This record gives sequence, C-alpha cells and structure tokens, in this order.
Amino acid sequence: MSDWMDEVYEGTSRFGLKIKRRIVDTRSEFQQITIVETAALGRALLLDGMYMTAEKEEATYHEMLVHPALVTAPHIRRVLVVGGGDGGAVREVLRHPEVQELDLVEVDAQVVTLCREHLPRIGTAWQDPRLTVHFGDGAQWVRDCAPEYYDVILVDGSDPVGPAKALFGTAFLKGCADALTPDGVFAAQAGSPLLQRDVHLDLLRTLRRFFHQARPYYGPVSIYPGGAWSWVWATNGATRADRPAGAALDRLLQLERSEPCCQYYNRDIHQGAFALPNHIRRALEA
Ligand code: SPD
Repeated sequence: MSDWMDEVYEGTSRFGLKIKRRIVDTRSEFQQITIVETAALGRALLLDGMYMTAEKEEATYHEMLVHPALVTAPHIRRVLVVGGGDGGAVREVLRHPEVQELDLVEVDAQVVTLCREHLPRIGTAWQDPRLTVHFGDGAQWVRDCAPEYYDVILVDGSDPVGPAKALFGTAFLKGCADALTPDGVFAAQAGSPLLQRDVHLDLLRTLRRFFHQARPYYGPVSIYPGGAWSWVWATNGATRADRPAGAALDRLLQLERSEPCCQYYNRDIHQGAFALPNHIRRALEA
C-alpha cells in the first residue's frame, strides 16, 4: 500500500498527503468513502478519491461557507444545510445563538455515521438540540419544502460529479430561491476559480437568474484542486454582502468575541473575500 494519498484532478493536476494509516475505505450506495490519518493535517475524509476535509485544515472552508451568510442574513432562525455530512458546517452554524432550527440534509447516511465515529474533532455539534439530521436528496428536500421557509440555505456539496452534480443545477438553485424567505440568504461552495472556472462562472450566472444579488467570494483551501477556493453568496433581499453594518456587524462582532473563536474568519477577511479578481470581474461583465 502506498503511504501517500493523492487526489488526481481530471488527469491534469495532483495533490497528495503522506498518510500514516487508512482508517476507513468502503463503498456506500453512493460513493467510495475513505478516511485516512495524514502526517501533516490530522485525519482526512475523501469521497470518490476527492479530498473533502482534514482536521487541521477544515476551519477555513467551513467558516467561510457559513459565516458570511449567517452574519449578513436579516434573520437566521431557520437554517438548512444541504450536504456537509462531516458536521463541520453545522458546527459553525450552531455558533450563532439566534439559530433556532437547523436541518441538515445529507444524501449518504454512511458519510455521517463514519464521520461521527472517526472525525469527532470536526463534528462537535451533533448533540445540539437545534439540529435535525435528515438522510435524502437535497434537491428533493427543497422541492418539497414549504415556500419561503428558510432564512438561510447553505450548500456544502462535493465537486459537481456524482451525487453532488444536481446541487449545481438550475432546478435545485431555483428550488433554493423558492424555499428562502424573501430576504433570505443562500451560500454554497463554488469550486476552484482557476481549475473549475466554467463551473464557477456558470453557477454565478445561474444564480443571477433567481436572485437579485449573487456574488462570489474567495479564500484558500489547500487540499482542494488549485488551492484557491470560492463560495457564492446570493439573496433577493437588500442586505449587502461585503460590508456588514447594523445587526450584521453586531453579529459579526459577537462571533469574534465567542469562544472558541473562529480560526480564519473575521471582519477584515469578510470584507476582503468579496474583492473580485479582474479576470472574474471581466468574465461576469461580458
Ligand atoms: N474539491 C472538494 C470540494 C468539496 C467541498 N465540500 C467539502 C465538504 C466539507 N464539509
């Protein structure tokens, strides 16, 4: 057995971590689930050979998926997370005391079971009474959901292949717009702006059909293809993404004071993350 675990992205790039041992390697109904102990980043989860998360690296990704939306949404009583079976995103959502009801909809029950057992440092909030875990198809969930139900919807899917592909599609994104309150906020992981440029731009263009505002934001995730990552933020309300003010600023400052504090996210990161690289700005204007 090789002592390296490599993710080969589309046959054109490769990222690898030296591993101490393979803890889980099993095929679920949906995908290959692998959990390894790495030499540098603690335990890591891969789905179908793609790195999803690693203990010493996951904070940036999960904080950036969750807090820009949770800080800026006018209300955050009801929150939906689609995907995110490792528990990192819900852990970050539940830092916010205003959240009353959090639904996690994960297609693959085995991901949750194995992550709860083997990645307990990532999923630290499974016992929170505000959280309900549902197993099923996220696209179906938003289709069946009462209109204008959620204040915030977060999509923590994998890359747009396999079970996560539908989460980048028109029907699902329109379903999310319909399931949000009129001023609700949507956020999702949006791929590598370099290696998945078309996916990234298509997602933004699709969101702009269903939301008055849809903005990308950026940050580093070293274990994902290309190392530079993106998320999208969208709303039909009037709240601004990039400059939290009033209640949003209060929430951000409360988060900054909370213990344990975020490892990556803060007010400066929030504002800077929404700055657009010129090549993206030009592509979106075209
Ligand atoms: N290239 C992998 C992108 C995966 C994004 N979601 C990861 C799930 C972590 N909770």
